[in-house]
Amino acid sequence: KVTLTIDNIKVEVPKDYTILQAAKSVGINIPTLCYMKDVNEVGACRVCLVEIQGARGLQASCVHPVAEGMVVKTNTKKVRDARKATVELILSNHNRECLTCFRNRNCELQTLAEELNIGEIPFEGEKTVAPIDSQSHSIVRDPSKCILCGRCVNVCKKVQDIGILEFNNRGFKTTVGPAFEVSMADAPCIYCGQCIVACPVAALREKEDIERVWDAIENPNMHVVVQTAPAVRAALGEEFGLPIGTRVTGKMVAALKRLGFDKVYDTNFAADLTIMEEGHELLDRLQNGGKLPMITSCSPGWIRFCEFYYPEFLDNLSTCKSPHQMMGAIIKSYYAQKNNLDPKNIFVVSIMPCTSKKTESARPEMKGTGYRDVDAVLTTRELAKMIKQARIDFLKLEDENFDEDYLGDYTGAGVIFGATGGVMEAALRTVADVLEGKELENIEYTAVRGTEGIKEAALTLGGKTVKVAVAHGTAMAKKLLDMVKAGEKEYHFIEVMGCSGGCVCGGGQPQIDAQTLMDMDVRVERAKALYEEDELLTIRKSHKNPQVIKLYEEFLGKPNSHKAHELLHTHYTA
Ligand code: HC1
Ligand code: SF4
Repeated sequence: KVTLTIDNIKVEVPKDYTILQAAKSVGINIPTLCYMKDVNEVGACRVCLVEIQGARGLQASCVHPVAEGMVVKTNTKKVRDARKATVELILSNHNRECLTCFRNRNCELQTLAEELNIGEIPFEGEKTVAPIDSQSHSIVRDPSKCILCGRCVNVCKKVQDIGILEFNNRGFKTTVGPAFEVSMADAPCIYCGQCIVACPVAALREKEDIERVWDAIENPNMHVVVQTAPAVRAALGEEFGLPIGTRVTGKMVAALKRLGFDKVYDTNFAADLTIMEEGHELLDRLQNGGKLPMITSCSPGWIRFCEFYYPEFLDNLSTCKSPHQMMGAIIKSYYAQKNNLDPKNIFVVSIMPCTSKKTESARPEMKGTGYRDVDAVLTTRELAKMIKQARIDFLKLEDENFDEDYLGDYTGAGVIFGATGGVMEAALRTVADVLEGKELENIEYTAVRGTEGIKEAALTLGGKTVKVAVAHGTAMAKKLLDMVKAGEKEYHFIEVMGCSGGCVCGGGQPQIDAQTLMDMDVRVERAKALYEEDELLTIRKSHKNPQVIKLYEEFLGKPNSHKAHELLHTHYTA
């Protein structure tokens, strides 16, 4: 430990702390812009400058280590003037149309400009001119908003180990984007959207689909069904000022009904259905010598990663479509029949914590009935926008329940899909019962929970050892797959989620500013909301979902039947 003085306060911190961390520990929040904990600690933007007694010039506190006896001032005139000049310089080459900016009032640069009391920009710089790239289904890049902080570059490089984004050109002409400035649509990008949640400004965003959804709702001939992913309830409240990790399931349903959707269902129903299909696929591969390890296929970011970077594992992927795609296919077949509807007049909307699902839903093979399984995917952020557009007072909404007919039941196993390890745990709850030939009581597989990058467990089921592993964030997936490839590890079943933390921290979730990220692990807080809901439910195993059972009885036959394959499964190509 070392002791130093910051703004006349004595501070004792571990000796590997930076000044920024030390100050934070006593409630002094030094402003930052390029800094992002564990991702971008480069001291590039010079907003976090402080004065250190005896040192020459001002120092970037996010990279400067503490030292015994150090005396630091974070709020002198010199410091304030320097910060102000830095931000003014950034603003001089920035598209400052805040009023029409989609990050208006949710922008770290805007907040900083306000705090530093910046009025007129004293010098108008030359503006970087580069076109907006909106060619992909998932991600839009607007260079006029980019401040070259490097947060997206490093999240893609370090957390995902992909490296799509880089600094192109030099000096004033520097831009951030894919190499050779190709479109995101032409780069081997997995559309995980982690770059969007890392961006402090509006340089990266999802490709919005709100208008198409409003049009469908407005169309009297369209029956519009909406489904919500498990992770959305764990984060939507943040957009309305609720603490991170507040579960808002009932309010979310109430809001969706007010927006005018004809039916509101939970993707969890289809998560249970996925477990039926995927669980039996695993049992079949285990018992009949199929390709192992089997790897989960519900995260479309991960699927793209596998297609681009590890095609040798494509046969290991489960052939199951992801739950929301299954839900779409069932809505346009079984549900359509039940309600006497022509699938061409049904419009399915998925509210997802994910940007990659936009591209997934547009894949040509995702048409179980001949019609698109899912017609539009909106992120959690887009849903919040619609609620605000409709001027619904979200916080005052009374809780409402999902619609209950045909596709309304869901179990705890479905809910936990949204956190890393959740799909594995849900699958084990079903597979274990089958292999053991009885109903097991202990259903919490804590070894696969939590934020550890790679998690493993070996279980004895029906007298056999079943080895499983879980990875989240593609850097961890890469590490795991490399070990499997090298023969260092052997598993029967692997869960991979494209984003660190799983869907709760997907690229479509509300952005959390870098200062808040210093204080908490958002992955933990949001996951808690899901595990709580799991505990509250009386049915916690997918194969006990009454309406899923009925769906098989009345329509699909057995798991992995011909009909199930037609509607719920797919194949992958490199
Ligand atoms: Fe997910 Fe899934 S859990 S992929 O993380 O399998 O997006 O939440 O909806 O489809 O159910 C996301 C979440 C989500 C699917 C399910
Ligand atoms: Fe990288 Fe994911 Fe962003 Fe693509 S979407 S650039 S893979 S972080």
